[in-house]
Amino acid sequence: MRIVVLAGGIGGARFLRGLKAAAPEADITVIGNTGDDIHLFGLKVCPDLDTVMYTLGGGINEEQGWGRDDESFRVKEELAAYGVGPEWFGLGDRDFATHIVRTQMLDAGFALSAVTEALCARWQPGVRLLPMTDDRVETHVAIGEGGERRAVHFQEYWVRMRASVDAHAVVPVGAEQATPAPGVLEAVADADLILFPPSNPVVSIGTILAVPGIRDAVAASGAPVIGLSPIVGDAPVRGMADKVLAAVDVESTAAAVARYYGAKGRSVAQTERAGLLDGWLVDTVDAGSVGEVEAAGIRCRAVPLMMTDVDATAAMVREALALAEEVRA
Ligand code: FO1
Repeated sequence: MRIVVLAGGIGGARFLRGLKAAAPEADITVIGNTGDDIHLFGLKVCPDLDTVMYTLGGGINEEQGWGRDDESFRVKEELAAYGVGPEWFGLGDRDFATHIVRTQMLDAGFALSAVTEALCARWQPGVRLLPMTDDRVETHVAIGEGGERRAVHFQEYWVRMRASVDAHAVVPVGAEQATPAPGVLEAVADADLILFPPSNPVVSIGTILAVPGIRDAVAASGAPVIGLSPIVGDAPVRGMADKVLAAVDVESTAAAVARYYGAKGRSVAQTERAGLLDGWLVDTVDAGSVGEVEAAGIRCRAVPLMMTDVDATAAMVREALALAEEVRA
């Protein structure tokens, strides 16, 4: 079975570990978000691609969900000693090697998709990891009131500011001029199943869908499109998804996120955007919203959605596979 997954960082990577466990025979293609990318110290850092690569390749810092395991920060300390910032973004020595190799290959003229393939040759994640685009896209967040209104890089908003101020808008800068990376549209067209893991619907999956062509390809797909809610009990399971959901006027509920993605074959309410979902999994605590989601034209089931370990995640994946078969029937 050919499965395509639109994935962000930590939530997406943990979901993929369960997917590999539940469907070991599947041919999995991951379309990774690159809107979180940041250029630091002359290097290109791709947090979401690296989190997927390290998590599935066995090099992740498990507690953090990002960066390398068994890390040291000598280079970061030396940079600070020179007064060279930013200090708020924790790049470890082992992680630096990834960014040096990536930047060296990009400077030699290789596309990000080719570079990602080369890095994965070492890590063997067991999936095909494609960046959503080879073009530069960087998400910025509009914050501040009145004359103080300004845009900050997503990583500054997320890491330095801990999303502590309201986001008025979230803008994937460069997305409109970007084209899907080689293989992305083909993978979506050939998919037997498309999954939206519990990644951030705005800054992760939303950013992938903002690359022209990708949303339409998913909407046109004859394969079931099944999503899993990142919101459980009106709160994000991790991260600060509610802050960026507010920026796009989506309330922090499992049903609201389903409506944000929309029902395949319909347009998203109050917008021209093509709806995407055939099915949506909510957590058992949100079982009361199943009717609301079904009324929006999306098949819905309430199942446990906490990815506490690989087995729990594999169970969620099996529920998604079952819902896909129900939709396909
Ligand atoms: N997240 C943090 O909260 N603090 C950090 O210092 C930090 C550093 C970092 C370095 C490399 C990398 O690949 C990811 C890093 N992250 C850090 C996580 C990153 O902000 C998130 O993984 C994504 O951008 C959001 O999904």
